[in-house]
Amino acid sequence: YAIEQDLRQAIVQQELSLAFQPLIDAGRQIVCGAEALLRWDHPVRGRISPALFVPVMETAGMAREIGNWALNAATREAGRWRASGLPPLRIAINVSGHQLEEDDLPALVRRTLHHHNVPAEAIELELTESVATTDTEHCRRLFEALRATGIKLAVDDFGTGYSGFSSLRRLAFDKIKIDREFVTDVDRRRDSQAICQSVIALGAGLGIRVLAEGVERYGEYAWLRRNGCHHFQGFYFAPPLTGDAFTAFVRDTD
Ligand code: G
Ligand code: G
Ligand code: MN
Ligand code: NA
Repeated sequence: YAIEQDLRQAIVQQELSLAFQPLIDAGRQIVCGAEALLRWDHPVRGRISPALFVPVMETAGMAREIGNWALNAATREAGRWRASGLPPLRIAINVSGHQLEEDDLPALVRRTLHHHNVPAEAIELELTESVATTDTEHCRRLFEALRATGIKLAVDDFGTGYSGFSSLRRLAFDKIKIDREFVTDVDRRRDSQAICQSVIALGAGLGIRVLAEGVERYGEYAWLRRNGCHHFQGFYFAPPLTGDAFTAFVRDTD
């Protein structure tokens, strides 16, 4: 099956795009940014789920190329937002482990920011725990270089990987994203409540913002707010949107 070959063509043939899912700051009651999520519209098969093609891009050696495409496209969008008079918004971009293997990622980030005239604090890179725990010394130096560019760093899918605590201590993250697995039905499940309360306390203790992902119901949102979580993402607020729909959403909720 030719998904791999088709994916190689996807960049050239402009079949990839980004969707933007609003990030909510409930304390300030604003949309503070968006997570950029890859979308692939195949000419014959239609929209292909990232759950299907992201693993292919990782194993077939395309993670760097597509990841760099996403970094550029997301930063360009952030530049458009700034130019169109919207309040300051941050864009969160998923980064694959393969992109961390290249030594010049910090330089690429700097060039991309400069090219689109976007300040560093408007960008947040999302890394999964497992990515952030491989090859400690290289990883630590890379993080320092990324920090030096002024961008923000977030741990994605927190709680689903391993060595969460050691990577949090070693690498200076700005944000922890609690995985949807622990957010779903948190208002009804004692085990999820214990986990979310621990992560929220951990964030408070370390001075790191905590965001709950995959919030789908008011009950989940209300429980998390009551327990000290202030940043949210999920279908309860908004699904991933087109660029135009996202800017309209920001204007409507302003
Ligand atoms: O958008 P959902 O929209 O279905 O995304 C599914 C999975 O694909 C998630 O785990 C998400 O982190 C991953 N993903 C989406 N966009 C990107 C991207 O730009 N880079 C990488 N590495 N993963 C992405
Ligand atoms: O792995 P990562 O967190 O980067 O990817 C986010 C994924 O979660 C995307 O596939 C996105 O479409 C999906 N998503 C976002 N909000 C919700 C939600 O409220 N419920 C569910 N089931 N999925 C969500
Ligand atoms: Mn993510
Ligand atoms: Na996630």
